[in-house]
Amino acid sequence: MTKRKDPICRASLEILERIEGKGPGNVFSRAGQIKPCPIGSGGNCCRLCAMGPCRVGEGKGQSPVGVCGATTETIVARNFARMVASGTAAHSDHAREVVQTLLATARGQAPGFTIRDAQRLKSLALELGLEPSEKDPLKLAELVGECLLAEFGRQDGELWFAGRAPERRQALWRELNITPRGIDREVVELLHRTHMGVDQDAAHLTRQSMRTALADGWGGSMIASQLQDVLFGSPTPLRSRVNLGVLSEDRVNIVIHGHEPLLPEVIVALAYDPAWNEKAKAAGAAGINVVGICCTANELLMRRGVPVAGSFLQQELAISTGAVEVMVVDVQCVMQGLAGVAACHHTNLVTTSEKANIPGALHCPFTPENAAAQAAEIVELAIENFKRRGEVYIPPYELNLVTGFTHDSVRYILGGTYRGGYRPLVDNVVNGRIKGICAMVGCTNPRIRAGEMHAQVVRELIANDVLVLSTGCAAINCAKEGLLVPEAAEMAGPGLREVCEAVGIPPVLHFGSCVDNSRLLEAACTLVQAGGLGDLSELPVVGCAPEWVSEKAIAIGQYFVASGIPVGLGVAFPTSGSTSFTEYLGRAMEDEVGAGWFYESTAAGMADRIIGIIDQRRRRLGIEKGRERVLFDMEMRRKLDV
Ligand code: SF4
Ligand code: MSK
Repeated sequence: MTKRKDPICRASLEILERIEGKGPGNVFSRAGQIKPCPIGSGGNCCRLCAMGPCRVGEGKGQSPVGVCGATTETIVARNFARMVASGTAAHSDHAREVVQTLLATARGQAPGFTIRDAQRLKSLALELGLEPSEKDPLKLAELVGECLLAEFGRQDGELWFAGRAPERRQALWRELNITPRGIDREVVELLHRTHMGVDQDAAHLTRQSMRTALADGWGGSMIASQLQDVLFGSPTPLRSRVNLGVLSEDRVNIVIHGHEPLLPEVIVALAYDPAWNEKAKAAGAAGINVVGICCTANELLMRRGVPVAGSFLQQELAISTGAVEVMVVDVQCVMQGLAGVAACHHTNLVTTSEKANIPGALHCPFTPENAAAQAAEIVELAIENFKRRGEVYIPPYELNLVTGFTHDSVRYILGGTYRGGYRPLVDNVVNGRIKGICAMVGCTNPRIRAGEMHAQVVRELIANDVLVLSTGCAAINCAKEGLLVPEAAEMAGPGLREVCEAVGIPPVLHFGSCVDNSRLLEAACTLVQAGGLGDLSELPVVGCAPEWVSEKAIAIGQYFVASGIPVGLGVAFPTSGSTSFTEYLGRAMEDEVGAGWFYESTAAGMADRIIGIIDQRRRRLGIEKGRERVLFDMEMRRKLDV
């Protein structure tokens, strides 16, 4: 028997109970067995050279410096910076694949792909200063693709999309010398500067970590979102379903997991094709059911309405239902534990990225040129595998959700085709119906009661008229709690409720995948413009990642903060090993860039802090309203428990 922290999700709990003590274990049982290392979790372990590793710290009996003399502050700052570099690299390498796929499509080398949003392509071409009179979308796509591919190897100048930020923010970045030049350059420079014996000034190093993170938010992630819209269409609001109950008992289940929606889009097209469904019927199934996990789920959900089987923490549990014929994975957040779980069932685990092999999985590396054939091979494999199904148990839990919100679709929803704009949102923020906006992003973590912090923070925020925009696994968790439907407005405060009911939107808007956090930056810029403000740091907007897991969450947080939006983390703070550096990330960054980091271990603390920052920013704008704060007492908090 292992000690585990149970998630709040009933579907997950049912599977966990069924597999307790059997099979290779899972993320929850492993988290119960392995204690987090207290030195590593505070960032004060350095293993950058063979004179170490050095465990340093501020406590009694700890050495304050490493063998090379590096201080605890420097070591913690370096570790933090390396997380930013890794997170930025992950988002941006994803973006590179998207650009290359766009180029292959433009050159007629990618038979499974086409240009689905020619309008978006045209507006991008205009923005990039390209020849907008070019009528052939494929030719235009080639020009746009070449221009954006050059953003990766650029050595100087400024990234194109950094120019989307308000003028005042751009000027601040220039003054601090943190405007990103080239995406790859910033990552490489940060890795160099964190090598043993290079940058030894925590503040100076953090400037480069801001620059690198900005190359993610206003570079890699933004390029990925924009070009995925061009290739697969821009999302618009639609309904779908979430949780393990979306797996089918009588159809061939294909689960798509990871981050890059390139091959998955082609697989989905086949899964919806009547001819392929006939093939599945010939194999004894009722058809094909394709569902998602993690961020590929968010991508396919936003554009196609493909149901979501679960978040990051449900990947092994989905296979444990016995109902998954094939799980297709590419990059990021794919647990190595999957192979062991798949081996206990009939599931074929298929890896599709040249960059990511998993021992025990079938390897089928994606290229834009072979996507059509490869998708066919995978769907064929799934149909064939249906015959090998053993015992199946699918927990009967699924909920509706509304998705597809983007900076553009929100503009349309608020004002319609002809008067679309952010003015109604600005008016409602000014008149206090909407107190402010919280961007809830990031992962879900088995170190705490998974899902609980998301659900509790959101409920408290919306009860206090804070509109929530959510991405990644945080959004999936919110959906599983029934927070992504218009009816959830009943839980909102009177102001937010009125707005949601008038417009017909949920109080929590699903804004997509991890790279789609760049859409939140776009929306924030439009708010600045529509509100007649000068900078993002004036907005009553706060970000949080209460259940963060991944280094990508740190990169996202750092680009939010460097853009003027404060960010709170739950679970653990990665720099807690150095008081001075943690204070720097909070107060000194606030002085430098108008926003800082903060940590709150409880939902109540997180909600308080977010509302406090929003109130403070409202006061600065002179738009504070005297409405009573809804304070959650113990009784109300108990009701939040699920
Ligand atoms: Fe220790 Fe310095 Fe080497 Fe880090 S770089 S392991 S602190 S000697
Ligand atoms: S998938 S980065 S667990 S949100 Fe983007 Fe979820 Fe976090 Fe991976």
